[in-house]
Amino acid sequence: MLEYITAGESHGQAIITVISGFPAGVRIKEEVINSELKRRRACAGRGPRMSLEKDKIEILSGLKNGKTLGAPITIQVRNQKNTLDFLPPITRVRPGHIDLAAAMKFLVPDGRIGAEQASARTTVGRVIAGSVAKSLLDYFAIKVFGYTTQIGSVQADHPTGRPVNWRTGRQTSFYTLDKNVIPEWKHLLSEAENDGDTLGGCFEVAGFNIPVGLGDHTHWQDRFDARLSQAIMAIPAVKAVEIGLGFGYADKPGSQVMDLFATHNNRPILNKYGGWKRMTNYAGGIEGGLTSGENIIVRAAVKPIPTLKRPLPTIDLRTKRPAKAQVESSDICAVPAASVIGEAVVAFEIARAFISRFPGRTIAEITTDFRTYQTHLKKKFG
Ligand code: EPS
Repeated sequence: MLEYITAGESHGQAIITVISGFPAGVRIKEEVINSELKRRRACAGRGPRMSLEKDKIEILSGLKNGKTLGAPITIQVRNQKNTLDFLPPITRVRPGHIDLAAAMKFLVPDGRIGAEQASARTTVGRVIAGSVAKSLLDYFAIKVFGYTTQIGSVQADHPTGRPVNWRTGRQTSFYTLDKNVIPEWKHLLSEAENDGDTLGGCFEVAGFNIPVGLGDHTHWQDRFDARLSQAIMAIPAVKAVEIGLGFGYADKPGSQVMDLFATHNNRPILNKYGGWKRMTNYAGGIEGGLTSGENIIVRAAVKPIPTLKRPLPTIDLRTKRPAKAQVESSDICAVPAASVIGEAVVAFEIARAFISRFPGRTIAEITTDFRTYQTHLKKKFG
């Protein structure tokens, strides 16, 4: 089973990722992982910490000469700002932040440790895991892209469901497919910064060249949409997840929202890996907990960051009296960064489902198994 954990405090020594169940023989490029980390770090909306951090990986185990060994892979990123032992307690807890819930959970009058461990900093580890997963997906030309679709109340104009110009998403610091919206977003961000406020928004992740039948329809935990939703919802500040048409299904009759099969000369049209093409993709590439072969489309809403420069009213943990919330350094908007993290966790879930469908200790065995399945599929449904 492909899995990973991350460890580390936001201002501790390092963020560590341990990936287990990854096959042997996969080429991993250090510079590719570093460039993914740079995308997460150096985007619009981020605060001063991000110019300080280097986010360069050190591979501690599981690789030899750039190839995986089939053993746990450990990767570390050292924090430049590792001031954990010197940080003051957080007692004027920030409304909307983990501060109070964690303080109560651990019975300490201090929100600091919860805030450190739930910090967006830990998503360094998720981007690393996603990047390693992508190295596997590359063998099968499976691609995953995340992009920002909304900042505050302003939506980008983009082709939901079938993004065609996804490459442009990587070329701006907002990671949007609609360059025209950028001036308005920049304006919103500088307004929020001047007001000591923060902004939320939405991002979308699309997966391409997806084989049919990944996931499971018999075990609820392994339904592919359930796995995806958990992975996306676990990104800090995400408050809603939607697959394909999502909430848009609710108010329409069945006759309007089922994805009908496309035909050519009265025969089904095949996707790259033998799935039957649909005329629409309302289902976001997942039917009954299994991938359908259409593009995966998942969307998330991100709440505004609860650390405000103009602090909200709160209650002090020590005095139990009203106070102004503690002001900590933070970002103004985490949505573009979250689109990179979303891309990473979706890539990991695709790789996880792929390995569980085509298991093998080596990339060679996985490839053979995958090709055999393709042959059977073509024979019976092609
Ligand atoms: C964060 C606060 C900021 C962010 C941080 C998450 O850090 P600091 O308090 O050190 O200025 O920059 O995000 C990251 C460090 C990161 O790598 O994403 C918070 O309070 O969660």
